[in-house]
Amino acid sequence: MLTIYGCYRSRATRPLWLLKETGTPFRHIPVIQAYRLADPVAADAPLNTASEAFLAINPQGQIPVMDDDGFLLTESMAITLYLARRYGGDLGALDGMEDSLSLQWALFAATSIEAPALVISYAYAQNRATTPEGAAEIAKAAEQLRRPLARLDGFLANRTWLVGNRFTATDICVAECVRYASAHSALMAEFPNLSDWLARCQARPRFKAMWEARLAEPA
Ligand SMILES: N[C@@H](CCC(=O)N[C@@H](CS)C(=O)NCC(=O)O)C(=O)O
Repeated sequence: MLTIYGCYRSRATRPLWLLKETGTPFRHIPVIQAYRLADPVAADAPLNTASEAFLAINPQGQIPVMDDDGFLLTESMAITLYLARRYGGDLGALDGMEDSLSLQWALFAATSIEAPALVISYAYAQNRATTPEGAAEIAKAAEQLRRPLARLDGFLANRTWLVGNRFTATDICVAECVRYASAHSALMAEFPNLSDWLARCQARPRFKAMWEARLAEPA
């Protein structure tokens, strides 16, 4: 039995989108972040990242976690790339070179894009984009992002997808990081190839299905 722990309003979007693409049956346990609850250890609290039952699965107390017949994996991108190789056919790497390129782009997104992009995402989501502090945070994050986003933009100038000339799990991993910056439309406009690629990723019916499931969850 394949199980994914983690609600849609989290980095679990990555494996959950991938599983919508593959159509693989799985059990979904929508563990939520403890910080979203007033009292995460209350007897009637929903299963969350501070629940004893979840800490027994991931002592770090973070989602997502995957359990594939007893094979436990954390790290959203590791899970997504694993699921693609195991259940995704050509959504996964088909040889060693593709595997290495997938890792390259996933690590690149996780280390060069995710953190500053999240700063932008939170500032907009919390309606702070026009406050002096929020605007300063956004400007700093945008500056940190320009070099990696320019690299992606250049790479995508004459390509449709990141690896193997087809949509793969790697596109999911990177798109779900770039999405965090997309509220900053002026920044995205500096990178038209990247913006077009993100739009292609998000035009996929399975992305839209994942997004609907996310919107259906309480904020
Ligand atoms: N690098 C990890 C980050 C996991 C992570 O930070 N998850 C967040 C939700 S998106 C979480 O569980 N936060 C709750 C907490 O840290 O207490 C991954 O990609 O899976």
